[in-house]
Amino acid sequence: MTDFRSGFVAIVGKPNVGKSTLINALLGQKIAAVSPRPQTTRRRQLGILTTPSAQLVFVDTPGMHIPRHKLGKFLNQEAEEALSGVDVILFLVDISRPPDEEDKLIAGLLAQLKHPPRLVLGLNKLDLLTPDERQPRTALYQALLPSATCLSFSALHGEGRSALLEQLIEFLPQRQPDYPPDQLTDLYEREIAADLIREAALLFLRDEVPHGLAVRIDEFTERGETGAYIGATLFVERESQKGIVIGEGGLMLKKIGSSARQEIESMSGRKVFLELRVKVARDWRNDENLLTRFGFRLKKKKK
Ligand SMILES: Nc1nc2c(ncn2[C@@H]2O[C@H](COP(=O)(O)OP(=O)(O)OP(=O)(O)O)[C@@H](O)[C@H]2O)c(=O)[nH]1
Ligand SMILES: [Mg+2]
Repeated sequence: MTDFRSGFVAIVGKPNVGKSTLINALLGQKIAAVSPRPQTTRRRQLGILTTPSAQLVFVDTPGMHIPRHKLGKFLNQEAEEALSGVDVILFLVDISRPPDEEDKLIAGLLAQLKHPPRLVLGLNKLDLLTPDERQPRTALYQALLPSATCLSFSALHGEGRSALLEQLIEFLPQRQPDYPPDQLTDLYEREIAADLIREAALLFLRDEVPHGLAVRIDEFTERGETGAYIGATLFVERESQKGIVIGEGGLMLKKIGSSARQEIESMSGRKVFLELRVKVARDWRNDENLLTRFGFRLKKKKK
């Protein structure tokens, strides 16, 4: 096992570029919530992939963006902290759109790192471009970070994914694995369950609610043969949003619950009984006490 490679790969990039999709795809199992809405990921999460010759510990981060709320500030802190001490940084972008200010900002931040690890520029969503569009768009992104090794692929459909994996492994140091080979993530099942409930809500709800939504698991009990009981509360910011989440005759909440239950069951491989409630926590995204209660730890900046 002397040439076994092992190390940490931080995946950074704007919201919605496909960071969590890529990790789920490489692991071959869903451990992270994914949705068409930006800011789906709200905390750092490890995705651990062990092959016969390597262990890659992916660090999924909340998308980096310009903060508007205290929650936004937390998300950026999480992303920046994820960069310290990793072996490879995979800067993920959405190649179906031209680079914008946020991509440039992140590229600038990466170019300034004092002890840079290996840098890979990952051009994702290749499936959305015609063959003619690929080369000129690639050049625009490469110009943002010329020092990086550039690869394009489709996290969702698979094209180019194995070449990416090979390149990442090549950049890892020769080292014994940090985690047992069967461990897939560092989050507890109840934390993933909370994320999957929020993912289901993001899928079904209209624009005015999603970012004002937080999920707290109130109870998670094993019930032997019958599976697990999960009780959770969905917090919204305003009374008017509560009605939207519950829906007419409770229909919306039922839809969210049934979709989330299926995802949690397939993640955990057993039956789940899921009970959801909705409560108002006024303006929680700007309330440090409430942010802490929902599991976001805001840290003071060092510097
Ligand atoms: N067509 C296409 N869509 C993709 C691809 N990868 C991801 N997506 C879609 O992009 C959307 C966002 O994916 P996520 O994985 O949640 O993105 P993220 O970067 O983790 O987003 P945040 O957690 O908000 O920072 C989802 O609707 C995915 O299905 C791809 O290769 N091709
Ligand atoms: Mg994500």
